[in-house]
Amino acid sequence: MLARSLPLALALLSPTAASAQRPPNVVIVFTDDQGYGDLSCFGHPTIHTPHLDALARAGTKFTQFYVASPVCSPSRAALLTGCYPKRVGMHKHVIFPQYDYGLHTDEVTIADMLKKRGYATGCFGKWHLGHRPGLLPTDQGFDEFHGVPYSNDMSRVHRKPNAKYPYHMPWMRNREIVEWEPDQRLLTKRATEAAIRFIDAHKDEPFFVYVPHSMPHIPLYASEEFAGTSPRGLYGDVIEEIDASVGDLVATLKRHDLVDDTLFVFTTDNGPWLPFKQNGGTAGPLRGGKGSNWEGGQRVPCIAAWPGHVPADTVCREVVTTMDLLPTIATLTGSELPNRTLDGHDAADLLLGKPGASSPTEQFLYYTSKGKLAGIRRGPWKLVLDGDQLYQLEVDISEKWDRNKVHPDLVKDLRAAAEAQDAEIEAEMRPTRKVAEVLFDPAERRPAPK
Ligand SMILES: [Ca+2]
Repeated sequence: MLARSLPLALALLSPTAASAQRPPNVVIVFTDDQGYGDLSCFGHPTIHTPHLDALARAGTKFTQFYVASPVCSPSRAALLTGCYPKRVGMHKHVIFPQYDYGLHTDEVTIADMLKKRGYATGCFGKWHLGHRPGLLPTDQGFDEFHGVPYSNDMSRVHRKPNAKYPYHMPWMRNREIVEWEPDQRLLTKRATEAAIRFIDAHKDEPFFVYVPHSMPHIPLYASEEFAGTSPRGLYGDVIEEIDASVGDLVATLKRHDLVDDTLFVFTTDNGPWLPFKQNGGTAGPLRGGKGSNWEGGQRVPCIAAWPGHVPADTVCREVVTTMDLLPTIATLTGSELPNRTLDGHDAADLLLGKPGASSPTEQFLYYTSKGKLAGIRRGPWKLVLDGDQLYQLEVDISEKWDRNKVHPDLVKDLRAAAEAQDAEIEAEMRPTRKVAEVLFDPAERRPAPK
């Protein structure tokens, strides 16, 4: 499936001309647990996100953009591989410090794909796809990694002293531990600065910069410059610092005259963590949040800009998912698609604003945080398998009115379609990679003995 030749324009060029024509840089900023409603351009009344709003004016805002899981690790696996988490075995919730597995290195990530196309590739922020030797970003196509291997709450510092959670979080540079328990007020700033240094160093070649920020995952921290500044409280401070980070990345591209040569994508890995009340975000009009399969758990804000290519100041209301990014980027960069079954689809026509372009996703499956099939969306309809609840999302964005009794045949049909596709994925499920050796001991706060 998805076999496709290089885009015509690139394919027609001679090898010399093709290499002379530089493909676009790709920047993906992927925040952690940010809600659908947590940007001013997505309707938040008090959080001020001028840089993201400017990005939306320079490009396209997606209002029906989905992640493939309501929690971190599976969602990240889907973004980077273009597959449902279950297809790559990463569907069973998030990776904890004591876990011995991660995304299999046989999988082809966006970084692998672009590296093969001659890109410099860097990951700056939170990884969370495995942290044993052979499972880190530098094993998955990234030339450079600066950041943390898992979530910022997987740390004894942020738990009660007697808590049964004896782990610590390191800040890493590639495979090396730079320090234990980095000052979390500086996580957003450090990831941004590392990304900027990388762009400065690689401005003369195509680059892929992936910035999966740790924030606004609980516990929230903002640097001194932002702490206490937003009327929305600490959560607002954190989002506004992320917004400034996007501004700094765009300014760096401008400084090198690369804005028009860069596809810039902003989105988040899952919905807001609602039980934390004012320290969690908001999904706006959507029901539910992180960990749930209501729209608030999996429909997230997304903005894409590439001046001169992605139409400016537009809104795309079609269904697009993080799994579509890999095949879409393959088209836009003239990269070879991985020789594996993918679940994402090429959404380049939508992204480029081609007249009449529509969602390439016929149906979208929802999985619980633990990887169990939970629902399906097809066109305007969503079936929640638990209780066979049927919602017409286009007219009922908040999933309030169950239409199950009005359309019993549709309920049956959607259930059968969801179960059939899930069975196909399960039959072809690929393994994760287990690694016995450790790089560091998160309980003892030290590298593994040499
Ligand atoms: Ca998350």
